[in-house]
Amino acid sequence: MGQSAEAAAGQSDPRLPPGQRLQRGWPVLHYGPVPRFKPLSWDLQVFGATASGDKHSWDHEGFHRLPRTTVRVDLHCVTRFSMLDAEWSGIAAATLLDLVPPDPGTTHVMVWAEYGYSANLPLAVFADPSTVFATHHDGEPLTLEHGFPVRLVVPGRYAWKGPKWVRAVEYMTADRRGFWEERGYHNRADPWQEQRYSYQEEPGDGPLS
Ligand SMILES: Nc1nc2c(c(=O)[nH]1)N[C@H]1C(S)=C(S)[C@@H](COP(=O)(O)O)O[C@H]1N2
Ligand SMILES: [Mo]
Repeated sequence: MGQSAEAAAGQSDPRLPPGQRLQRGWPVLHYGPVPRFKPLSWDLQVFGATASGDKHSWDHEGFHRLPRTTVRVDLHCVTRFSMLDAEWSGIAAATLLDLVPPDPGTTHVMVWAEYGYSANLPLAVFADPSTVFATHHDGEPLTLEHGFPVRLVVPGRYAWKGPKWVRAVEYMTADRRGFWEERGYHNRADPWQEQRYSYQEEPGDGPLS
């Protein structure tokens, strides 16, 4: 198939949100450098509005012993490339919610990564059974560039909502903007509604301040 035929086929794929095109291969895209992995000091924390009031953390081994799941979730980058049918395996966000229950007042979460990268999500999106802290992609461990040891994969949101190199989850009792949401990107980020930029936000889409 020629390149334009491919593009045309891609555009008609019902799994492609508006304004997206299929990507061959898997590009590496992020802000800043790739962090080094330090197994001895690595942990993944849950803090903020936990039901117990305490924070919880797992070391690398402990996190990898948690029950696992496999999902198929498409990746849609706001720069317009999409990767369809990727298989991710890891630990469901719902499993973290079971193990470290949030306070009943929790409405949103902030997922934190190395170097202070962050992305906010409504609790309901985080709790979706397909939202996964992925350690593997198509059966292979993630490479460092793609987020080793753990990245978040979120169904139905642009890919910036899925931090690579995750280190913490903060339970929040109000919405707050993450890294890109503070820098002009849409707070909800639903690719099917092409919610790319914050100027498109309507009342109720984002935090007031
Ligand atoms: N920590 C971190 N995670 C990140 C980003 C980033 O800059 N830092 N960029 C996001 C964006 S915009 C995209 S499109 C995907 C890209 O993932 P990939 O490099 O595995 O294709 O990572 C997301 N996760
Ligand atoms: Mo992106």
